[in-house]
Amino acid sequence: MSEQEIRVPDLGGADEVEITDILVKAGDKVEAEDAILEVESDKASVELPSPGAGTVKSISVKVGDKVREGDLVGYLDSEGGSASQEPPGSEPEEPAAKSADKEPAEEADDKGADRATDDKETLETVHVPDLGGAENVPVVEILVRPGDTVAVDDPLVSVESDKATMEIPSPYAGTVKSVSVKDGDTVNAGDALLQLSVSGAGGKAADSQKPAEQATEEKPKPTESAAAESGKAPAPERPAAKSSSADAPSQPSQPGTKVHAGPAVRKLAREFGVELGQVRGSGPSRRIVKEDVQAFVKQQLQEGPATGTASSGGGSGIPPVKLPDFSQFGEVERQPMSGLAKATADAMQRSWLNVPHVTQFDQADITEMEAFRKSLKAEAEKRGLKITPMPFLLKALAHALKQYPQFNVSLDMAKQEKIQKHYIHIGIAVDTPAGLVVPVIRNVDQKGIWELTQDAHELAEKARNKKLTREDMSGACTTITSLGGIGGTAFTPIVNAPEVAILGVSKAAMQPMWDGQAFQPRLMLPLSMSYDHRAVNGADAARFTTLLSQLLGDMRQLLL
Ligand code: CAO
Repeated sequence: MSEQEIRVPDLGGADEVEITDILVKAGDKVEAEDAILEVESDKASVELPSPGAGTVKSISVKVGDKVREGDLVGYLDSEGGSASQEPPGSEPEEPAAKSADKEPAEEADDKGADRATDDKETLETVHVPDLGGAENVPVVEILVRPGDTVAVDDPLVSVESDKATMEIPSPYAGTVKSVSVKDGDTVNAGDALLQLSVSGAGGKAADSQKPAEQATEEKPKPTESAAAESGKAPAPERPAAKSSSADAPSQPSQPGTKVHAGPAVRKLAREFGVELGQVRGSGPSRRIVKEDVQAFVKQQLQEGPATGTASSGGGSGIPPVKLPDFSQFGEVERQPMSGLAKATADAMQRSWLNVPHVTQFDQADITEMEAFRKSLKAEAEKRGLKITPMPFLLKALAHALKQYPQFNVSLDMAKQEKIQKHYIHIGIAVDTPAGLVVPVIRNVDQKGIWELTQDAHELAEKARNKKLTREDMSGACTTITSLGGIGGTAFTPIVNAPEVAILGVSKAAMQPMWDGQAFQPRLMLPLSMSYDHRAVNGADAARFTTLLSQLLGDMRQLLL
């Protein structure tokens, strides 16, 4: 056993790099090419390989240290017979891509490839390299075809053992002549994979022709593309030090954590625009395989950008609200939502997300109106009706809509058009045991208080008995939602899009109002009108509620 220095190899043009991870510790056994350190330049994240097989004796650097090519980073008790290591002070060993400069004489001794012709153009047989002891490993993907030109270290064939997926890299630059295996074949170390036509010093690189394990740990930074853009070959990726961590349950990687995936998977993810950090890895050590990327894309197409965890909401590009496991806090029970509840939830969310809402608050002095309403109670009873503030609200709202037609529109944003309505149908939100429904009273402007009372009564009854038809609930220009019979002083109703306004009414209450000389007890009705700010501007909204308040304060104005 001899002591070997571990030095920083050629950094692919990078001057000084920062150590971002130390993957081994003193006492660890490593194979030649196992990753020792991870370093990061401004262009790429790269793992530095062990110069040989042996036991790590010491590591003399720490995370955050800056190192340059040739710097000493540790010592290895070498088992001998592994990759060559120059004596201290000499040129540091270069990573695999650079060892393409090996002399042909050296190459002839290499295992894993046979050179078989003349000096100008040689036919090289590429063999399956050492598979870390794995036998009868299935070929899962042929990555090249006859006629393809490959560079040193380009992946040729993907094989998958029960532990990892590996891409077998090309030891030469050349042209694929023939491929001797097919998908599904099983192979062993030493089996012929394909033949390459290599011209002149075609560049033997991978001295041990060791496959690149896809479980390579990398930061999810665009190392490959960054290097490609720089026009310089990055130091090649190396197999990672064997992971000591036990396989954990598959979960999407969190942003900023490392992603385990090989070059082919990263390429696929780039093609689909998939952020690998969001993909669950199903392979060993949560390694992401192609199927994981495909499943992620399928899920995105079906569900939108949900995370696959239990969620509430989402869609429209907004992140969903994640649901915890509530049973950890106490007893819970899941119940399916009714069709009405789902439809209401959808309509509310659509409107909330699409409509820029503003709510204008006001209050109307309904002291006189209330006195008038009470005076009609006996007559209402005779008619078999109950008279509430609702028909007066309907009448006043219809009148205001005529005065301000900009509230009686819908927007067609796709065509950039405003649809002006020349009818006045008003919806009333009705609270039923099954949920919220909004039947519509037609031609409100053409009806008197008794007819409106009758219509509202009938529709509310139909609503509570689940007898409303689709027609009963369609065609509203705007909606009244009254919580006046319940309580509250104000609220912010959601516009029932494609309508552009909704009038919320809260409970009227006696208030001391200043008449210029003294406080007078007046019955004040709170109004909360939400509107679509794309269709209605704030000044008009204030004018509108002011008019409403005046109309409700003095119903005689409706006659003018
Ligand atoms: N201030 C004070 N009292 C009011 C009032 C107000 N703004 N509005 C109604 N009242 C009184 C009524 O006069 C009646 O009292 P009397 O019996 O003494 O006359 C009592 O409250 C109950 O009225 P009501 O609610 O049954 O009748 P209505 O015509 O005002 O409303 C309806 C009918 C269908 C709109 C109502 O029953 C209803 O369902 N409201 C809930 C709507 C809703 O859920 N909106 C929320 C939608 S967003 O989630």
